[in-house]
Amino acid sequence: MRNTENELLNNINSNYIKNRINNLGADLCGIASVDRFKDAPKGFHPTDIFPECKSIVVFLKRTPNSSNYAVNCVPYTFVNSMIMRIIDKLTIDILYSLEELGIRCVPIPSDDPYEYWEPDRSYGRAILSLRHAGYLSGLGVIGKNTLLINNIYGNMIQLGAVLVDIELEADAIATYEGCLDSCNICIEFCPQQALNGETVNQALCRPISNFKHQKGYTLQKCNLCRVKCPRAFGIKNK
Ligand code: B12
Ligand code: SF4
Ligand code: SF4
Repeated sequence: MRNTENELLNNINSNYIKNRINNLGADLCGIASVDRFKDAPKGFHPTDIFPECKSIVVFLKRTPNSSNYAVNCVPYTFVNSMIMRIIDKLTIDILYSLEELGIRCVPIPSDDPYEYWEPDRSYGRAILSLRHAGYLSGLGVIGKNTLLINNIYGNMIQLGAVLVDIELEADAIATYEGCLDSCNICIEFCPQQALNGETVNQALCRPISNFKHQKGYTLQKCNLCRVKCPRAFGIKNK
């Protein structure tokens, strides 16, 4: 390795990386050490994707709330598909930025594609669960609707991550209260009864959360478990 690369690597710490990522456009960034993923299902651990992975850098962008005023599903579908592309673009920008520092990194797509698919129960699983990665990097807590709730931005967030081959100081895991024990709004409002407080029955949820239009595109006709949540827009701003 060249001297300049060595010098750069010696000066790199979590704050330096997070500042770079925030300057590229992330609203928040958190870091998890790889040992925190010990309970990940076999085949879905960060080292199953990148054996040299030492830290997981997770970032998010707030999803604009404006589409929620619409009673038609098209504005929400539009916002969601654009924010997905924005996070994926940010992921690529982060790769360029970290590569410049001599860091080896592997991107996680914010949604598609993934390989694992059980057709009989329409169950898909991403190569890495970003909700769990978000929790393990201190960016929020997982609610009964299965979504990550951040204290500032609520569940209206789009997550991204890159796996890196350097050890970085991990952020503290969030300790704020996500769901109130007595709240079951998401479970009660789900028109498909797809939620049980632990996971989502994908076969029930998919036909409306990813409705296949005759014309070939996908419409997000349901988001009730997300928007009806009293924590949808943050824990302070109920
Ligand atoms: C497949 C998928 C779906 C599926 C399944 C959703 C789900 N909750 O898992 C369907 C089509 C239903 C869906 C719908 C929606 N989705 Co979606 N989806 C994904 C995607 C691409 C993969 C998620 C996945 O693999 N699930 C399967 C596994 C992980 O879940 P599980 O079976 O419950 O997991 C169990 C075990 O396997 C284990 N486990 C799995 N991994 C790990 C890891 C560790 C460390 C541990 C300890 C345990 C563990 O824990 C679980 C409990 O036993 C992610 C992007 C990503 N890469 O994560 C976005 C993602 C979860 N979706 C997102 C969104 C926004 C939505 C919708 C709101 C869209 C809409 N229609 O408005 C709805 C919400 C419905 C809901 N309540 O979940 C966001 C969530 C943001 C947030 N605030 O959390 C994500 C993270 C996309 C993103 N980049 O931001 N989605
Ligand atoms: S997106 Fe709709 S169908 Fe899917 S779990 Fe949430 S409320 Fe239920
Ligand atoms: S609606 Fe209530 S139970 Fe469901 S995730 Fe939000 S706070 Fe938790």
